Amino acid sequence: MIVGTAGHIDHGKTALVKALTGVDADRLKEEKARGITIDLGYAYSDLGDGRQLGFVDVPGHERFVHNMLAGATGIDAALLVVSAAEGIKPQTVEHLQIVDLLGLDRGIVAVTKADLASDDEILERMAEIETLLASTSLKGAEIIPVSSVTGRGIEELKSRLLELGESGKGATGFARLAVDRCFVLPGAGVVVTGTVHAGAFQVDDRVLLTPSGLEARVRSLHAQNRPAAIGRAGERCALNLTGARLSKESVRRGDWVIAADLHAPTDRIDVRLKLLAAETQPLKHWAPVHVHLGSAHVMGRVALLDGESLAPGREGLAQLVLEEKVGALAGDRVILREPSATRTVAGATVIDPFGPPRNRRTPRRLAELAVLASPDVSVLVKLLGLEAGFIDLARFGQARNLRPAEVENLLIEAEGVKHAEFGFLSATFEAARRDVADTLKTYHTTNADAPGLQPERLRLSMKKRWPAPVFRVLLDHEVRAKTVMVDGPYMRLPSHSLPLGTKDEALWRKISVELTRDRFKPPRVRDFADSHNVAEPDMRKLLRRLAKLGRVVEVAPDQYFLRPVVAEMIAIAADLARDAPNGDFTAAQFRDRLDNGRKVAILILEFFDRLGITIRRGDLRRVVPAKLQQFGPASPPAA
Ligand SMILES: Nc1nc2c(ncn2[C@@H]2O[C@H](COP(=O)(O)OP(=O)(O)O)[C@@H](O)[C@H]2O)c(=O)[nH]1
Ligand SMILES: [Mg+2]
Repeated sequence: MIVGTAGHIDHGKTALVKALTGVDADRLKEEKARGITIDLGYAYSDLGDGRQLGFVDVPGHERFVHNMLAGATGIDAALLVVSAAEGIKPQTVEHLQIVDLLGLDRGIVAVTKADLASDDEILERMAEIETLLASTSLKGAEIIPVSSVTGRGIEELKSRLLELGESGKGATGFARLAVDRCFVLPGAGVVVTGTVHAGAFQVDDRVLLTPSGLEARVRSLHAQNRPAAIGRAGERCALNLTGARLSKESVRRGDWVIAADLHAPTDRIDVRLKLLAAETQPLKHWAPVHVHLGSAHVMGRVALLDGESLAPGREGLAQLVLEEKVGALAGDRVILREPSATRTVAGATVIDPFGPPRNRRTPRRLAELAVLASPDVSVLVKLLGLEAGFIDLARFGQARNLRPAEVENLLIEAEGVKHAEFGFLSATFEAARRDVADTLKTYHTTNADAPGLQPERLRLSMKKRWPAPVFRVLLDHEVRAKTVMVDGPYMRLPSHSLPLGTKDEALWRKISVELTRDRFKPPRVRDFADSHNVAEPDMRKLLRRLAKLGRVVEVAPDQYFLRPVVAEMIAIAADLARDAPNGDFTAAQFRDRLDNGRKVAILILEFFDRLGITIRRGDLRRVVPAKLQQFGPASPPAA
């Protein structure tokens, strides 16, 4: 288990860690010379029975609170240190506030330097401390007098700390470690250290660094200062990383080492924020702040979401708009300090690590945040019941460090359904299906002659307006279920009588077979007229109507191709261009791929030239990427 020290400078934190572990955690030359802790120190003690206590020793000077914060992230328990000689001092209070804001409710108070005070004085200190703790997460914590000089209370403190046990937080989920140090070890390479917040790391794991996105592999690892095969949540780990672009300079304190699934750097974080009661001024909208999250420390602004200011002691919703991207998950604690960094002003809990850049304070968004902030497992049910009607399952899982299978189980519990990457309440999805059918029905009634609606028109005509990617999933579902038919670019109900009439429909069925048979060199209008015994002008009229319906395309006069075949031929041209060294291809290459003779191949290419799909220079052609989709995807739609 990992214990983090806290308390005012000179109150004996480092001496106490040494008394408990035998290790002097002050490791910098300057720290030794000045006798103060500046950066984080680490000490471990093996208890001989397999158990181990790990300490993160933090500086108590107000100027180094940012370092204290980097060390306080992810620890199991706090060891608050108060000198019996001096009693409560400013950083005793600030560190305790931070412990409280981080939600650390496991801890012990050591009244140090007990050898310098009388028993009465010590009792008085203990009473003062008890009062101070009463309004914090450490309420009721044990208070133990100790002396690092005489050894008084040290053994008792050790056993009390062990009794607290590990917090067991973050045992599931993808791996995530908050980097507090990075250095190069000769012969090994880049080593990062930090506390594992969730999941586990193993040798050979592929990991990413957030926010940089650099890839790395775990070559070896230490957990709690010992070589290990695995490092678990709640342990301090040193990871020896290798990666093509990895260097000491490319990793910083504040980065996360994470499983690739969790990589989603963000600079807009929606939080529930509490301004400390001790503040004298309200917090104003857009106030600049230091933001501490995990071991990261970045500048940012507070965008208040409900009101223009927040009074001391009050809670409210806010979006933290950061100057740099960080890694964050729902439930992460955030500490805000004021711009000159002499004071902690507020604490916050992440509600949504992916805050929207716009419409962040609309009633709709606030309703969503209220749901996201609710702590229980019913979040998913409530979310699905909101106006939006769907959730992006991957994003939901990523924000909460849930594996896809866990998200799917929650969805099942919530009586929801999964379609592609989205989740819906089944009632919502059924309503959307009816909406599609009703919208098409209404359209067919008033536009009996028209073949149907193009997808985007259909989307915009529905009672409920779905975002395009969600609508796509809905429509695909309907097409697969054959409740919606695809007719060229048009969507129609199966019951919609076709505008051609039975005789022409029958003729079309035969023609379409012939158009398919020799699809790159199909018969022409006169051929169809002859083979079906229809007057040539009548056959020409029919094919024009079929072109209007989007079933065929007139590539050259009287020369019609099936629409999906045109898309296929465009894909072939694009394919040729991709394989060619300069992106140019010749008519002969195109003809060889289609095997349809020079004359027809050229007619097709000239058709592409006219539509700007290809550009011709002499014998060569290149494709225009933006124009490749105008006849739909290369393969026929799911229908
Ligand atoms: N008499 C006495 N002095 C102590 C005790 N613990 C620490 N000190 C002294 O107090 C000073 C500050 O201790 P240190 O551990 O560096 O405090 P920190 O700033 O909280 O880490 C040092 O000179 C220590 O020798 C103690 O239990 N008794
Ligand atoms: Mg110290």
